[in-house]
Amino acid sequence: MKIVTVDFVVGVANLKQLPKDNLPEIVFIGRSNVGKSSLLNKLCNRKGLARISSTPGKTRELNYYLVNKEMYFIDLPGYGYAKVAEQVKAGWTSLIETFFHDRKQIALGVQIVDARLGPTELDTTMMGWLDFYKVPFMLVLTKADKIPFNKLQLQIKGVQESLGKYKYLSAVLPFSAVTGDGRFDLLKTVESFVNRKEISSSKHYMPSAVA
Ligand SMILES: Nc1nc2c(ncn2[C@@H]2O[C@H](COP(=O)(O)OP(=O)(O)OP(=O)(O)O)[C@@H](O)[C@H]2O)c(=O)[nH]1
Ligand SMILES: [Mg+2]
Repeated sequence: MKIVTVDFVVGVANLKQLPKDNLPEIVFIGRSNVGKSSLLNKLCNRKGLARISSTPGKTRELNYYLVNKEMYFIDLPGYGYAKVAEQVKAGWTSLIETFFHDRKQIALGVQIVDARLGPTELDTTMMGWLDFYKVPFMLVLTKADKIPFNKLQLQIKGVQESLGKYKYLSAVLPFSAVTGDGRFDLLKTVESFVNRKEISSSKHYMPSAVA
């Protein structure tokens, strides 16, 4: 897949603001500061697209980017930032759970974890939700530039073995927003899930005379 156009559309704080069209959505999920915005920027080859910061908790809304005028990439607010008030955390939980429950156009969840750490407890909780809401997802081990190649291979293998219980998990891929490693494979996976979504929704809308 080649990314030709990317346009920021809306920052959603309330689910009533979600786009009303039915375009397939790719949702980028992960704890605060894991590198979601950096990954999005690298994937789209646009440096200043999503805001990156050394202060965790910068992304507070669901940021919608229209890609090639045919799908959305969504930068979710990160979870697990200790300094966030309990009330804000509860608000985040209900927003995200309702989003995954209601949003039928999600084609793929991209669960992002730190390649050095593997999935944390909060990450596995998140993946449990994705499975529960039947959202197809993949796992990306980012900041792969921060560990030696052989350690990265061991980490991938370990993660693959430990995650067999998730029915909706399809692939584990390494990535680096610094070197761009993994970009091609990630785009390929995104494309295949978008195509799958389009095929299933066109089946759904097929006139009965043709079906
Ligand atoms: N070495 C390295 N650093 C990275 C990589 N990805 C992100 N970073 C750094 O990690 C920090 C956090 O990156 P962000 O992309 O802002 O993380 P985020 O997940 O969007 O954070 P929130 O919006 O706060 O949830 C920044 O200092 C980035 O420069 C990577 O692949 N390699
Ligand atoms: Mg961010």
